[in-house]
Amino acid sequence: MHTTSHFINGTFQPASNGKTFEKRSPTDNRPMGLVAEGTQEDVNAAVSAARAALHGDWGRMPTDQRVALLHAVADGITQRFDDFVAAEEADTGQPHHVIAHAFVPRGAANFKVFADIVKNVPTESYMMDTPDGAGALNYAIRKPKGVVGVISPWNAPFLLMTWKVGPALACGNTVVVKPSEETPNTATLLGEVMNKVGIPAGVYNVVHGFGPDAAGEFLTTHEDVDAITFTGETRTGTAIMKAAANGIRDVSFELGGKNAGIVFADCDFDAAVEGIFRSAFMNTGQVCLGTERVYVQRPLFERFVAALKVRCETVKYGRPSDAGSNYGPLISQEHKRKVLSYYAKALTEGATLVTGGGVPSMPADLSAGAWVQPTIWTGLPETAAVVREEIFGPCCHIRAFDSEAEVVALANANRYGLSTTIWTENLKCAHRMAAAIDVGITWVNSWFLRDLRTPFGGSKQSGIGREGGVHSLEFYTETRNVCIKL
Ligand code: NAD
Ligand code: 6OD
Repeated sequence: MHTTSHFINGTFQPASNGKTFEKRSPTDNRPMGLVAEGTQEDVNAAVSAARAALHGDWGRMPTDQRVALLHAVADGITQRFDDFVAAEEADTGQPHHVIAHAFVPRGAANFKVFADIVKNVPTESYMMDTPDGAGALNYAIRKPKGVVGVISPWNAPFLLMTWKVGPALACGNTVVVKPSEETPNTATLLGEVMNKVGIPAGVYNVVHGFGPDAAGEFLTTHEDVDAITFTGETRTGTAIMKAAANGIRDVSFELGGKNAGIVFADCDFDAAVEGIFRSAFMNTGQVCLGTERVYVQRPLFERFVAALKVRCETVKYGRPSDAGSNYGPLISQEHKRKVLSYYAKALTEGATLVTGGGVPSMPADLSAGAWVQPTIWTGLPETAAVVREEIFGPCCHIRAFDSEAEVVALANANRYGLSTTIWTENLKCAHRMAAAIDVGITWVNSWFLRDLRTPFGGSKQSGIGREGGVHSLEFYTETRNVCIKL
């Protein structure tokens, strides 16, 4: 059986004690392979390698050369495109078009875009007056933070891991990555590209394993890690923040969401139905930016619910390789149990089930997979757990609203504040809504349309800090001021 190795100091290695854990396929639950299970010694070795690389060729490398190497990484990903797509499909079970058109190309872009930003973005400078009239010049320089710990989730594993590794390396840091235990393969595959294009050993390291009391925690508590960048659940963010407090390490957190999709009566109806469908059900609803609360202006409510129902009932379940399949399984049996527990809870809370609510009937070879139906409810109060809590599955609750003020209050009445999507032809209304809703990212007449130069992150309990464009530079570098008396 295939074993996925760590990648430490440029070499593919088993765990120090030889221990592995099993990875199963989301589509049919068959064992796919074994994965090295990281120990404290593995994390120590990876952090030491990362520290040494900072003092070696990588640390001394001129920016131009670093930028060229990161372009080569992006090209290397593109040259191994089919391998990355296959690894991501096997790990997640998601449809080929999502992985091949959205997730893997973003992996390459994450290296290219941040390399270009680092090369082109200036730092600030100020001339100041001094009592002797000669003045002084202040200018800022950026230095890498050092060894960055990267902890990433399973829902878009390659996109989300490289979204952090790309800018971290572009800024001259070295990284130790702890990918999700559910999706180990693209992180290790990236090690092959790193070696091929000549990234020095120790710059990019991967240690696999679990979170609490395991590789994840060994990394976040390691005293020689200078900063931690994390994407995952808010609850995990709380644990990591406590770990980072020891040693006063900087954190960047991209956390959970319970995002509102808002549909005004004047919207382009078909575009809104398709947009909300994508935002609620793409990647089987496992997108932090996805919509789980939909608010539709009353005149459109019945028509909208009916159209979204039809759209859900036309999904084609199947393996990523099955022609025409456009809907995959959840990531794991454990996540399926969680999502189905919310499906049951919705009914006990008094929901009207519009569609779905259970497990689809699948052919025998797929029946053991983590399949659940896309699900829509109406009729719940905002206090229902299903309306308040992040489910991270293919489901949404739809409620009617009358006024702008009412829907702003509804959208904001949640502890999360990651994103929202607004559908209206009235741009004045869209501007007012965007300013009033407490989220990090607002999309108008679109969803998940990404320009990597823009600030990305969550408000309230959806995160700390912003990444993207120069905001990534803010996190991945220390800005120092130099003051020269003239
Ligand atoms: P998770 O928090 O369970 O795990 C994420 C990573 O953290 C994994 O690698 C895991 O092993 C590790 N981990 C868990 N406990 C840890 C600990 N105590 N110390 C160190 N590491 C630990 O999240 P998940 O289930 O993999 O991903 C789904 C969650 O991620 C959802 O809540 C989703 O909203 C969120 N998410 C947010 C964004 C965003 O940009 N805001 C993007 C994607 C996913
Ligand atoms: O597009 C991105 O940069 C990003 N971080 C997307 C997050 C998707 C969450 O599931």
